[in-house]
Amino acid sequence: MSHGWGYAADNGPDKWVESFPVADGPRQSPIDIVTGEAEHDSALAPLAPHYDPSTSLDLLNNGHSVQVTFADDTDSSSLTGGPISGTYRLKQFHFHWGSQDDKGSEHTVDGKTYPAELHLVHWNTTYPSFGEAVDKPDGLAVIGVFLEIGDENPQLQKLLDAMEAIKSKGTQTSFADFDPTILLPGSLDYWTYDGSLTTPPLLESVTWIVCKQSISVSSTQMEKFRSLLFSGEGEPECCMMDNYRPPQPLKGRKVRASFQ
Ligand code: B30
Ligand code: ZN
Repeated sequence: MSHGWGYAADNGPDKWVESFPVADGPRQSPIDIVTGEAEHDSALAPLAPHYDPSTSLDLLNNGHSVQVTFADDTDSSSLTGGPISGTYRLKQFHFHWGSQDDKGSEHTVDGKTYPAELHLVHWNTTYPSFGEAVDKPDGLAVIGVFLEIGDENPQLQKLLDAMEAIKSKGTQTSFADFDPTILLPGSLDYWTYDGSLTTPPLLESVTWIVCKQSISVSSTQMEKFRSLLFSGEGEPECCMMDNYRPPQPLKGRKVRASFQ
């Protein structure tokens, strides 16, 4: 569970290329989505996520984010439609966020940053497992959802309350019966492009699906994310924040929109 990489000056995004040369590759994520350059593609199907709350397992502080892990031995929680072919199973979801409300998202929209971004990570069941899919060009599909400051989001509260028990790196708590559908925005209109994991190993295996509509979060709720720790028990406390990678060069890629 211990990584050499992180988000500090000495091991952050600018240093990742030293151990992961693909950091400068042709399809890196995140990107700035320039809305005027995105082309509507009428062939893009509606996104069809189907999640079964009984597959949610636990909530984990992995030292770089907070994630909810799902049982992925069946198609019970899976994604079809959108830009992908076939069925992709939900493996986990996690967040990236800032030290203040004016930054924290990985993707940006016409240069606009959001205070946080949710990632729902799915793997292509044409491969036998997540581990086999993670380095394939069509191995993963990640849905990105922006969090925007506004009303308190009651759908986030169960998660935020459970975070109290997993302050330190390497800790987890059971997190049963959670339906991630409640975290999705009302409209599933999206932008899509071919990209990568946004953390090391930065594998170029992700079909990105970024929702146009954000979900709300209050400033008080954002503070709760920032009370998690990068540090392990017994180490000097280091608050988990600014765990985002900035936008990467587009390198000729096309961004498509599911909407006009
Ligand atoms: S993201 O959605 O592009 N931010 C991984 C999945 C999604 C993204 C980034 C990374 C991923 O699966 N990484 C490899 C597995 N990790 C995950 C973990 O749970 O803890 C292990 C690792 O890095 O070596 Cu940390
Ligand atoms: Zn992520």
